[in-house]
Amino acid sequence: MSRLIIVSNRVAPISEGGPAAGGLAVGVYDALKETGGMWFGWSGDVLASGQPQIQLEERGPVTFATIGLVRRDYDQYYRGFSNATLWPAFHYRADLIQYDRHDFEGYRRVNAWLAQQLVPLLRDDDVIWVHDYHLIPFAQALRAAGVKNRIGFFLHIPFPASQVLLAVPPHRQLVEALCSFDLLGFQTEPDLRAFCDYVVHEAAGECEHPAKNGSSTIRAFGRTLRAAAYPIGVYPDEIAQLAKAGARGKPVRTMKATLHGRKLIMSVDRLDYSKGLVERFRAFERLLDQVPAMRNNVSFVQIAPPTRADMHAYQDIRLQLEGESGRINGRFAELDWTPIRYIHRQYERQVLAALFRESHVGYVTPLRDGMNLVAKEYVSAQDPDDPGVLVLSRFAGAAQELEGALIVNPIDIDGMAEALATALAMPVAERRARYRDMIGRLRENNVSVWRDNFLRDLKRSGEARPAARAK
Ligand code: ADQ
Repeated sequence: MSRLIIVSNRVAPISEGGPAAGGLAVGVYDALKETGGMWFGWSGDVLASGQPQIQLEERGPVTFATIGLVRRDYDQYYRGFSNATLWPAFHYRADLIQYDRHDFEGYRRVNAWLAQQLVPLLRDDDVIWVHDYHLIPFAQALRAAGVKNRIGFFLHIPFPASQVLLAVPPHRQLVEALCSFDLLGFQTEPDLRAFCDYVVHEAAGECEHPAKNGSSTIRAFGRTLRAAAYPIGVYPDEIAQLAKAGARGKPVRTMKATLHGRKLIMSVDRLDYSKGLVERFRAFERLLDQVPAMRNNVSFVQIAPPTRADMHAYQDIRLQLEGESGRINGRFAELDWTPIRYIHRQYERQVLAALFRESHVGYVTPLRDGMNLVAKEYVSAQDPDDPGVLVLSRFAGAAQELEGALIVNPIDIDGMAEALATALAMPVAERRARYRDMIGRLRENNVSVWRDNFLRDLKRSGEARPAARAK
């Protein structure tokens, strides 16, 4: 069996029981334990001086290979091109794109340097799986170093429409770099279609879709590769167990006591402008405005730990949200009721799952999101006899699968307020039917299925290449 090499910007911290974070980390770590292999990436350290050294840590059949970044590389590769250029562009926020060509050079330089660090650790039959937008040039860099292994790439965030991607000055280099992989994975069919649209209309390439299921064949920049949608999933039964156990724990019991029987709306996100938090707060305000019976009868808990706090766009969204929550609470709060509880911290997975289970509405309304695992975790955590209702943005990748949710457009504040009212009043029979539909989908397409489908196609992609070229 070939070894699996996972390359991602950050390597998930692993404790004795496995990764602390959910979804991706758990799914990938399981595969690594099965086949043996390595997880390679940035350690998260930023070095003030000196030359970063690779650290190897063995845990059974899995090696963790991590390396620090010097300050300039962190600023150009991570803060600069990855998070100030690509992140807003790929989330359709052309207004927030910042571009500096030195940062793009730094992005390419760091990708090449990371690839050079990995090369001596590789064996001929290793299968390499690269993750996310920080590492778009990684295959190109490995190929330049003579690596012939199969290399796949999975994009966790949306792939933007061509007209938005064109706003990123080196758009062509980026797509050319993507074509150095053997297999490209996207979260949804619309993301795959957006990529193909660029290939065909901007790069004079070809995109051939299969008659039935299966991956598309892409021909562009002198290469032939495969691409398909692989929606990432969760382990729903494990989350349900966590939720049940967590509901008995002190933090959740204490929180429940403070509700005094009021209904609960729950949201959990990283504090990011792509998550639609301002619009979400305003729609909750509209609900209180238009349905007076809701006042003092419903509480909204928003958990949003700050991320990328050293970037202006993130400082701005934080200030804006603090203003909005203060304004709305000032307007509606009573001596014994605070409408919005806005909390800036991380919680254990078990506590989050239990809060999801205790709530009546899961309120997940990003302006754009590759998938959004919180939506899937919310559904997984529900009590099948008395499930809550998911209110979900049509712009989350998860909306492609979770048709049992109340699907909303996060720009439409009135529409979201109406959806909240509908969710809070929904009869149990309808809630159960919607839950059954969604949980069935989540079980069928859990995170193992995501990973196994991608790796199966990556292993096949090498075989497909010569035939595709001969055409
Ligand atoms: P994210 O943008 O981080 O991921 P998401 O998919 O929702 O978004 O995943 C967040 C994860 O972090 C979830 O598992 C959630 O439970 C956890 N989390 C969030 N807030 C937390 C808190 N306060 N405490 C503890 N845990 C918290 C990117 C893409 C998504 C894509 C994923 C996976 O942006 O679109 O779904 O990768 O591919």
